[in-house]
Amino acid sequence: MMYPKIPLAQSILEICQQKGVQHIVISPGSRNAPLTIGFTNNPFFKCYSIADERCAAFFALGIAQQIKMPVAVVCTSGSALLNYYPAVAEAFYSQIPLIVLSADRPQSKIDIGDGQTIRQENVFANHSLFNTNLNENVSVENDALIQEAIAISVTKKGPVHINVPFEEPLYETVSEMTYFPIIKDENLVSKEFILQTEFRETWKNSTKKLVLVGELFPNSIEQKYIDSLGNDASVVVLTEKTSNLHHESFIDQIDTLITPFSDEDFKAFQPEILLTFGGMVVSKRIKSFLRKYQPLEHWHVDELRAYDTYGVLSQYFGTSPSTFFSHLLDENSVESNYKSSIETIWKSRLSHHKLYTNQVAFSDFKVFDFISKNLPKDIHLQVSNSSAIRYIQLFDLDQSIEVFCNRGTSGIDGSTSTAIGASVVSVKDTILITGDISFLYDSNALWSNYIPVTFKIILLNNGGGGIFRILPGHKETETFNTYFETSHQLNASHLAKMYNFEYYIATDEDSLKTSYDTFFNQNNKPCILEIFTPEKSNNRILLDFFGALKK
Ligand SMILES: Cc1ncc(C[n+]2csc(CCOP(=O)(O)OP(=O)(O)O)c2C)c(N)n1
Repeated sequence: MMYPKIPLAQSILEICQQKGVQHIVISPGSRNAPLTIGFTNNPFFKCYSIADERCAAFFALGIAQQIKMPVAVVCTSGSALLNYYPAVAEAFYSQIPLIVLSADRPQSKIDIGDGQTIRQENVFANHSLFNTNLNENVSVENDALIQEAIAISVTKKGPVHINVPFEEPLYETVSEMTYFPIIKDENLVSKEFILQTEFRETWKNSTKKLVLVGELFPNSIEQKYIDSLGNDASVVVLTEKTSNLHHESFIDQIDTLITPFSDEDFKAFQPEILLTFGGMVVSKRIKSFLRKYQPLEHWHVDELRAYDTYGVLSQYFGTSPSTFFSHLLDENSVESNYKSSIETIWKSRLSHHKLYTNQVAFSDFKVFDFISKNLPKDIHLQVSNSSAIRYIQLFDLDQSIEVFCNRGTSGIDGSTSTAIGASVVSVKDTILITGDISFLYDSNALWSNYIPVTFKIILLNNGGGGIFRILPGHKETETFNTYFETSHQLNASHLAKMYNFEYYIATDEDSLKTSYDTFFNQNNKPCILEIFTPEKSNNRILLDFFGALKK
């Protein structure tokens, strides 16, 4: 085998291998040559070459999101590293393990007028769980720092940064390792979780319990606990599509339920206990409801952290939801009409939803209705920010479809790259649903040799950032079109051609039906279905929908 001659590079490679960091996303450069040579010459590692570092890091994030193991990104010195930042922040807030390995010049060469050299040390300090700036010379301390970084990214689930100084010559190799790092076994002792009786009693006796679930990986919660919550008359469970949690009594269209609520309805719905688990919550409306009509208690369950999202966090339980439920739930539940009163409202909402949807004109709303009814089963769905993920929430999706979205920072800068990364390791076919600005923003994602032939993009082109028409503050002025909506006449046809994607178009209901079938029947090449919707009527159709729910 061939190894880089520099012992520090050997140390990093050996530790990554021993700790099972297998997927390595490399961007081109010279300073990182010792690592690139080492990773690519060892068959243990699965290496990917992605030129644009922003895309590379989101691609890595997509892989890590799915395998729930750290993925390493490797880049050269200089501004290359800074392009990782959006994905580092997303990984930080979405709790995704990511290891940044940045090659650097030795400290003595920084700020002396050398080329491609910036202050790399701790550049991600605000959004990483651990930063280390290794010493050029190998040492037990260096070995320990590399291992600590990897361990933290696994146990605390997030990004870490290892800055690695290399001095030239950078390309020399050896056929035997000359340095063997000292690798320590990790001693992961999981803490025993104890739930005090008072919480069990409070839970049991409370007649109005609201469970709100944010982003979750599919199959995170044992079915018996899902059933127990779903069958309890005193519990209402609100989920989001990104919760990937299903029960016939859970309501997964939060905005459809609560948008028409009057002050009186909100008061009736105001819970005694709010129990939350999972990651970020998409619905703005549920957040403002819970901030205004605060529960008496807010309990959050998560192994690692708790945000006080509603200003009333009273208890943080540092364990997994299933462990928590195993201590909390028992068979007897208190009498209550909390769930049944919401169920009555929910039934009415669903019938109004159907009436409105059946008669609505071609628009983003209509397209999402069509897509949600016609997506294949058992797929892996990635959705971009921002109105795409909001629209998807308004419709029923088959429960076999798993849904992911970069909600850590809600950025539009890496949805396509993340989806492609996820598609590389997902056993299911991956489909990305995206808006036009997000798609155009991250179009370098398509510059990749790893896109599976089954990968498909549904691109809703409404001529700009449609979300800004929905948000309050929209006025039909030139300023709005130019600076908020960033209105444009672009389409994806040339990008599709350049990147060897099949390309289909839809402009109305009929062409959507025809193109949609062809799009899904074609599995020899990745493809894009670009659906053009009327820029100016989308927002009114959405607002009318919420209005129609009240009637
Ligand atoms: C990196 C980044 N820049 C800016 C924003 C603010 N932003 C949120 S949504 C959006 C427009 C999205 O437009 P598009 O992808 O066309 O989706 P649509 O809202 O039309 O569905 C922008 C600019 C952001 N979220 N992330």
